[in-house]
Amino acid sequence: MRQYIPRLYTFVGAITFLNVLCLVFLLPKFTMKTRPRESILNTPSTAIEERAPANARRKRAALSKPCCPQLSNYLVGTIKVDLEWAEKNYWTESNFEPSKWQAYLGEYETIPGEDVHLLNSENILHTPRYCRTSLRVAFIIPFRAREPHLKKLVGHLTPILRRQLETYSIFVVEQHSNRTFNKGRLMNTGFEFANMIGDQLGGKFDCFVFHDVDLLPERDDLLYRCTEGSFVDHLAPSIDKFDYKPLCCGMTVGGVLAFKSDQFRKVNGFPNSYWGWGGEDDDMNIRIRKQALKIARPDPKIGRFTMIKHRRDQSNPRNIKALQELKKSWVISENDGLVNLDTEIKEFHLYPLFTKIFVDVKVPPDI
Ligand code: UDH
Ligand code: MN
Repeated sequence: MRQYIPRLYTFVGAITFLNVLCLVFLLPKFTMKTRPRESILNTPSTAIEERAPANARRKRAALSKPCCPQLSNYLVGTIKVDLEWAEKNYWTESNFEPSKWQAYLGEYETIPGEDVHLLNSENILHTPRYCRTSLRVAFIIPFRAREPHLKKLVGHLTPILRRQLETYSIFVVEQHSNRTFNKGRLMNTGFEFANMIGDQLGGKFDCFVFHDVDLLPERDDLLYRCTEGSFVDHLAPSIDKFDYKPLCCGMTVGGVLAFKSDQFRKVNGFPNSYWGWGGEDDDMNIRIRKQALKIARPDPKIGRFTMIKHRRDQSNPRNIKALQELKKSWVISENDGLVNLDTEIKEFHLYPLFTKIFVDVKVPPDI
């Protein structure tokens, strides 16, 4: 009998080991299986239920792709800025039939502002086709009545972002009213929205690029990414309009500016109190310095942009109070920005290459 005891111990040991294995591997599977069901049951929208299998399929497909290289092999450096080509390319990339080019207003899908849950990564998030990236970039474009510029920008940018192997969404934040333009409020609303929708699209955005609609990059090796650490990226130091003189003529952080989420929150976003043209980017410059963040800029030979020629827009008169506001900024910036933003999202319009968000920026004070 004694000679069997060690064998018995081995046998019991093996059984216990197998049990532990089962607990470790099978239990999470059971809990994982029940979790999505619970969350589906708790959500009011049937639409979520319908798209759940598709989402899961896409996620699985995405995970099976290899990681993209840190730096894409497809970059060519200088690229011609050809506005006519860019606009044509916009239509081609959007897959609109040439015969429908003029009637495109009917092509988009409209979703009411309260139906945020209907937005999903399929129509909003753009990903490289054959590899996956760990970083996600949200473009935020303040906008009103610049359709021709928007088509050119998106037509020019789309192939560049594809070559850069970016995972990105373009949010065009349009002021809903004809009243005085308020760029700060549009930028802040775009940020809050993109930050909130990230998870619903499969993962939070890591980098938020605030981009004027009329600036077209002249090189594809100017990467639309956020520098790590306490840097904010000012990506457009040299613009043709100013003969490419870096930071010419009083320019501070205007044009194209990129933040990580916590940084944008730290500076309390853009000021809400600037109505009309000018000042909000100088105010942002003060905010960045006040929070001891540093500004990174690309080599001016790389950070080159062409600005589409235009006049000052209607309902965007020079902000004559800007200087007055700027003097107060150092003291009051903590109270004016994301913390007291009271705008309202009215509607989403889905386009193949970008998402438009219509925003009520509320009524300007007596100006
Ligand atoms: N924007 C719009 N619609 C407007 C106003 C502004 O979309 O009605 C957005 C757009 O993204 C634009 C950005 O806000 O790129 C900045 O506005 P802007 O282009 O008017 O600013 P910029 O400094 O204009 O380029 C200077 C005034 C032009 C005077 C030209 C005289 N030669
Ligand atoms: Mn401009």
